[in-house]
Amino acid sequence: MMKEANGAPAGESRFDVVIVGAGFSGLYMLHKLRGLGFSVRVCEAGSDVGGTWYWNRYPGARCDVESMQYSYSFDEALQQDWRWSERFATQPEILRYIEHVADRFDLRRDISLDTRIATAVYDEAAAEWMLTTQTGARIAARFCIMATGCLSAARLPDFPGTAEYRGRIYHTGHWPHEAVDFSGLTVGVIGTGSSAIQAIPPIAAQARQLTVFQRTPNFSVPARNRAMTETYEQSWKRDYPALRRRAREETRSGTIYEFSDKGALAVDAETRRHEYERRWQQGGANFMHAYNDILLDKTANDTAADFVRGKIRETVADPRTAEALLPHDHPLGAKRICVDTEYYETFNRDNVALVDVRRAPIERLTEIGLRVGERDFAFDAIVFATGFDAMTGALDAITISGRDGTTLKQAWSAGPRTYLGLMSAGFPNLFTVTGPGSPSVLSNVIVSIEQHVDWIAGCLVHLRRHGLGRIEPEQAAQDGWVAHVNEVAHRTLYPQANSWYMGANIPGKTRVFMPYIGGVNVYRQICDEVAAEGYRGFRLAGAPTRQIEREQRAAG
Ligand code: N01
Repeated sequence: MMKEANGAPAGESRFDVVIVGAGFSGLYMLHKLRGLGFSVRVCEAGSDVGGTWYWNRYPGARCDVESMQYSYSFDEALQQDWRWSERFATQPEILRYIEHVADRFDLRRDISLDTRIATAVYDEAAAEWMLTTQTGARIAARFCIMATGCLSAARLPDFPGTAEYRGRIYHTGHWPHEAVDFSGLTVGVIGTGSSAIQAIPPIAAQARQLTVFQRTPNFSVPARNRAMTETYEQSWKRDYPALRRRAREETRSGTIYEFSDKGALAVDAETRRHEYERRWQQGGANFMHAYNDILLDKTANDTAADFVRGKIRETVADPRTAEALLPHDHPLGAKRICVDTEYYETFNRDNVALVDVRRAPIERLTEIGLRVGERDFAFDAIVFATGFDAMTGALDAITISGRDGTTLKQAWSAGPRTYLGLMSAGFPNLFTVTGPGSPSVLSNVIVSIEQHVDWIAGCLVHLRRHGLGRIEPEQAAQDGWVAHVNEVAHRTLYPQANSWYMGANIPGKTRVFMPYIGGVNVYRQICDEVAAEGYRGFRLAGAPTRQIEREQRAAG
């Protein structure tokens, strides 16, 4: 294959499989397929591996799933060797881990960095995908695997005046590589989602003045992060294979929490308060598992939501600020629960102010800052913590044309339509890792990534073994899955929130609950059964003559 100086492909090259993205998904997919003898190329837009952990370098960024669980399980030596330093790892530490994996398994030689894919077109006659990079290089492959991530298309609201603003603009999802120093500066942060809630305390500790613009208050629980202890680390490492299996096969979230088999209303108010307090003191998203109906029953949910609102009132000294921070418009957890370190406490600092932009929205950027209602705010820097075009944004950014020339964006205009979140009718041989319609963002995503990678690899081996060159979901199977995904979502409280799970944060995006809420355990079983039954619901076909001839020529 021809290569440009930076390792990006030039001219035209051909592989069995092309993978788009070198985050957790793309790296493991490459490792797995290469081990099975497939020729593979990974194209990555960033200048290094890491995906979401490469881009999201904002201050305070860390994972809200415990380090001992937010890591690969596919290699026993890797999981025994790697030492996490904290209960919840920081972004730099997770990135070091990903880089270590890339080096340890010698993955870099098959990855083209700085290579953004612009188009992917399916050639029906050749039964292959032709991908074109932004610089015009072409990569052909029989299979195309989108490992583009669920939260990778950062979203900057389209405020007028952005070009006029003379200060510095940052987006949490596209943070600069060099350290950003806010010392002595006046800073505005837009948004109060997970990214903002993590970034606000460290920015407040540095800036002269910080103003937070909040449209919707969010629920957040304390992380109670701490240094990893040898005892805790060993409690996992001693029994890693069994614990990982349990997370994969016996939990809905792919994470081992302290699950309850009781409903919140099955116990009296004092018992409940005690249990919420115990979990609040322990820290982390374990709080959500205090009772098994918190995300199913609004009355049960209210008991937990009232507890958190009580904590906010207790923590925030100024009653008006406390009141403004109380979430009332969605059930607890129906938007992803945030996990913080001193978020509410930060509003007790003299240099921090909260501005509610629900009734008087941010109108525009000006030369000096922001205009909100009648007021002008001056800032040296504005941080957009405004989230992502989740689940479909990164795919929409590539023009993906299927069998009859229809683009994926067109096919998904009324919401994403997939079979098992893995493939879409009309787009043969195109896979999505943790695509919409799979548990993905509702789970410990590493568990979901490993499951998808293993399933896709098993599928490609099956096709190869049977001399088949093409796989595509049947329309009826896909319709059935989409209906099922929707139906199970509506048995829960999730659709009651205007969340990014619903596409509600993107103006004009169809509101559909995108991830599969049935649980990673149930979902895994369904995927395994589908494969065991000869890929039920998929149409499998032989490779076209043109491709077989070409492969025979290549084989000499
Ligand atoms: O994005 P978000 P995020 N005017 O969409 C506000 C994962 N994650 O990057 O709610 C004013 O949640 C918007 O307001 P509203 C995690 O899954 C994980 O924070 O639309 N405000 C909201 O407050 C998470 O859920 C980790 O009313 C505007 C904020 O911007 C997901 O990524 C860390 C606005 C966006 O919040 C996304 O989180 C970080 C406007 N015009 C992220 N437009 C961990 O693992 C938007 N907003 C810990």
